[in-house]
Amino acid sequence: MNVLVINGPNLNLLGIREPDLYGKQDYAALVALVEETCAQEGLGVEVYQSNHEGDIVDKIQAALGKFDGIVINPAAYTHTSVAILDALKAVALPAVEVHISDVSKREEFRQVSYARLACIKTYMGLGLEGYRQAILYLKDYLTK
Ligand code: CA2
Repeated sequence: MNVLVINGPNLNLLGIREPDLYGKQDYAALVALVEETCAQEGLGVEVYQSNHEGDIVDKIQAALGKFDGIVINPAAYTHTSVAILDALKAVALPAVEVHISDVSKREEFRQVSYARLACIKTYMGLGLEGYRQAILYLKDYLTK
């Protein structure tokens, strides 16, 4: 069983600024947590990050036939990208949305999530732990 973990724009800067919102751990720590979790659960994984909407759309399209499910934090594209929503709908792989911060308690413009419309579950406000929860949820979903 293979999982694709996608991170959107600026998440490569984790740990550099805004620790109150996104924590003190850096992007390498996020990748390590995801890889460790998947190894423990017997899952194959690829972790992908891009600052470019079209590259994320391409990656989602290319997931078909290679991955069984997707964990995605579209970052700012969460609130703007119909293209990412359409790509998730097009491949129709089970997808789980993750946000490090609790977007429900932030600005009005963060209250919209297009990606969520194609996701089976959302985790927010749990920090990097949200990725672990998302992987466990996806494994459980794929196993049943
Ligand atoms: O809480 C999340 O995970 C977000 O997806 C993070 C996005 C934000 O636009 C979403 O509304 C919620 C922003 C990621 C930017 O990450 C940074 C990390 C360190 C320093 C600056 C930005």
